[in-house]
Amino acid sequence: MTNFLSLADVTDLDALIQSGRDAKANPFADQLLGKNKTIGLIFFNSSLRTRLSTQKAAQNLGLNVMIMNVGQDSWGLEMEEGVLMNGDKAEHVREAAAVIGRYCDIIGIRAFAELKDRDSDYREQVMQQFARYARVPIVNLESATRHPLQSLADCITIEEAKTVARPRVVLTWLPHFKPLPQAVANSFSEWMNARAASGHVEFVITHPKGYELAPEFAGNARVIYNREEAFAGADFIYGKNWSSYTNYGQVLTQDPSWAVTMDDMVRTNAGKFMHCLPVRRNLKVADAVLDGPQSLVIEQAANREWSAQAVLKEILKTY
Ligand code: AN0
Ligand code: CP
Repeated sequence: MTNFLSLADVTDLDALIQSGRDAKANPFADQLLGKNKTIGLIFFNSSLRTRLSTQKAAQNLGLNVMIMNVGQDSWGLEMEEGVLMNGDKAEHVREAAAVIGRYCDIIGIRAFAELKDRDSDYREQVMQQFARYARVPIVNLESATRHPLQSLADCITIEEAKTVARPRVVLTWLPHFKPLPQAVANSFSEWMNARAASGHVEFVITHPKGYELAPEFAGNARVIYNREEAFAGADFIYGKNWSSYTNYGQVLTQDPSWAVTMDDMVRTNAGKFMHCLPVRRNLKVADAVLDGPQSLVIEQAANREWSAQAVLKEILKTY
């Protein structure tokens, strides 16, 4: 593996999931693999889990870690080519990525969707520009359209917690007053469609009309608009808010009946609840769901360390 930008960079998903589970069982088995190498973690947006879990995973592999918040710690970065740089961005990604690439053997980047211009977000300009100019492997720490380290942790969590061979996994939209990116839902859908194609899960998406994901991410997933029907018999309920893709970046409804409560969970097959976090309690999910035995959210976040470790190990072995 050279870059980890999306599922397309994974050649053997089963093996990658197993590698994460092996790292969890034996975190220091490869502690010399990254010796005398450095990873740079570059954040254009806030983070708790991604920042700490990727740092921890890197340290477990013996890597040195440097972290930078763009715009706060560094200069603002211009991404467009051929522009007159007379605005508030003091440095171009051409130099910035090339320079960071000289200090680092791997670069992780977080850059959320701006949710203003769909084409611009879905072009993945920040990831593409870093991949183009850094000349070292790039790891996606959540880009405009994807969050693959999260999806890998989600796959690990489902494998650990499943009680049937082919669980029914339901991605449900949750209400929120703020427009959030589609990245987590897109990625989860992309990875679950792959798991469904290999017979590992049955995958269903439920959301209000107008929240359809981009066709390349929804793929062949079954969309059931009736939430009660979607939840029936679910083994995993995966909650996430996202803003509209079709009415790009808009909040079309805040209907509180889409928040997950214990009444919803009892309609499932003793289903487990998953959310990537951060989550706003009682706006998106009831306290009782997050605090009950059906919640996997803490284990899911813990598994971010092992998903990052599996990916970094794969890159270090290749590179
Ligand atoms: C981000 C999102 O929805 O993409 C990060 C999730 C991991 N969430 C928020 O901005 C609240
Ligand atoms: N789930 C996740 O990526 O969390 P952070 O935004 O805190 O990194």
